[in-house]
Amino acid sequence: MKSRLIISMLAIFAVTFGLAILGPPQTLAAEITLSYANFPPAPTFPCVQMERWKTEVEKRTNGKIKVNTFPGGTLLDAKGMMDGVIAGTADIGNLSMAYQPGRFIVTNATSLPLGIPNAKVGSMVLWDLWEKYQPEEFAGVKVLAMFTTAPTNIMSKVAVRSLDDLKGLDLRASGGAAQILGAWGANPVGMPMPATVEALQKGVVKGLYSSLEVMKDFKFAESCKFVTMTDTVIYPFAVVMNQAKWDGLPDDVKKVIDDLRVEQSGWTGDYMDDHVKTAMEWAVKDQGVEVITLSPAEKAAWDAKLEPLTNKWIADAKAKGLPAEQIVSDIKALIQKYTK
Ligand code: DTR
Repeated sequence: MKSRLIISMLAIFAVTFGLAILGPPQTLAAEITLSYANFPPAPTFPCVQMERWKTEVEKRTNGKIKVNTFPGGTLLDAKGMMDGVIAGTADIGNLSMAYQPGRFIVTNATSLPLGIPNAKVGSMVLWDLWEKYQPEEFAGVKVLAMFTTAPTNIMSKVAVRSLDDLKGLDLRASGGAAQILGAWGANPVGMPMPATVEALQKGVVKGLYSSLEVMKDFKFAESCKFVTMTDTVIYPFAVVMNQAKWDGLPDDVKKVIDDLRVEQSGWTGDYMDDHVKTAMEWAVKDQGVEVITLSPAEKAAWDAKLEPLTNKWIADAKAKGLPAEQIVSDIKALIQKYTK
């Protein structure tokens, strides 16, 4: 009886003392929690890559890091992403550079009509370009990934088979893609991607100019029954982290995240390229979408309209003191390097 009492007293002592030293059991869970904001809805590619990053980081840090993801603009919206991360509203954010073309001049040069053939090549080109120039606009944040969409095509409620069909047509686009539409004579209407759903429903726009996976992810194939293939330009994206939050991370965690940067960028490019195929199969088979390919003569006329764009970008960027010709020739060389 007496020995039982001693044993239970010892047990109580051990638990109490153990707790005092080790702290409550939840310290065995994640030590650091990071918030990650995204602007479009969860099923879209920026959020798919976000979930993949979360899974990999949590796994590779053995649970030391927990990432809380906020899709659909619930923490920061499309245009407030960069400043929201700088201010620390979110620790990490995913942004589309096309929404602030004047802010991301160097990296937005990837959306000149220079012939990026797919999202994988685009993502690698963008990463290398950023790394070489380390442009000022990213100075206040830690860059965690850079990737691009697949090339952009016209999705519309009316068939677009010629420049005449395109004349004055209201189509949603942003940044470099909007300038291209303008050069073709369409009427580009700028707005972040999530706003396009309502704009199409209300008839504010007759279609959009984007990579084609959105036919499925936003169900645009239900109203846009025509796709005109132009494969002309990509949209560049960045994932950035609050600098102070980054600086405070332990070295082993920093290493995991650093080692993931190029891998994550390439993974996203591959995912996008695959997903465009799946989405278009669905659009054509299940939704009866017609895919329009321009005749060589028509395509030549479209291409000719784009020739002044790159020279104009060079003149403008030069006026801002940037090595504009070098940037363009670097992009061309990188496209060659990654296109095999
Ligand atoms: N249209 C471009 C890029 C883009 C392509 N797919 C998605 C999906 C979700 C958000 C954006 C995009 C853009 O609006 O940035």
